[in-house]
Amino acid sequence: MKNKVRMRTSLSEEIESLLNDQIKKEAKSSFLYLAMSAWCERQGFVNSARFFEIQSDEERQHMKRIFNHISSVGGNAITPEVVNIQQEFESFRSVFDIALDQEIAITLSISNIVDKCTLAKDYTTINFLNWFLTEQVEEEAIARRCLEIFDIVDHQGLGFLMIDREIALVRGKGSEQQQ
Ligand code: OFO
Repeated sequence: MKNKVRMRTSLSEEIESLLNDQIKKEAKSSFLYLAMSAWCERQGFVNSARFFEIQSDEERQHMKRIFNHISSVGGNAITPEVVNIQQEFESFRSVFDIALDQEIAITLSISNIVDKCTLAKDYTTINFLNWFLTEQVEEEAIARRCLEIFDIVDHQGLGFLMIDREIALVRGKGSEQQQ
């Protein structure tokens, strides 16, 4: 039975397990960004709320991408259990600080899997993960740009509104930096 027994596959159990851990991390990112979106909405930062909602959807897509890959190479993809998502944040800026830390942690996590794949000579999985490494360069750049906006704009009443307006433009600029 395909859903009970691991199929005969070139995917080692070690790499399968790392990929399943990554599914969980992407799911956690997705829920964290959704919580950030809700927090920003509550504070009246509607552009940032939308920014994190889109980010949350993207992380869910990443989770599914890995999930589908494991299944398509004959492994067992595991639906993750995600708990302890931070719901409250100290300040507007701290939300973006945490987002950048999250992106850096994800980059390091994927790099670690690539390291393990290199040792295992699993070039198929490396090829699959290259898309994620490219994606992380863009996502870190976007998160860093958001923090730069906080550094540039005065952090008070109207300043916060300007920051929120600028956040709406960052995604386009992050993509331009990649071209
Ligand atoms: Fe999954 O892309 Fe960033 O974290």
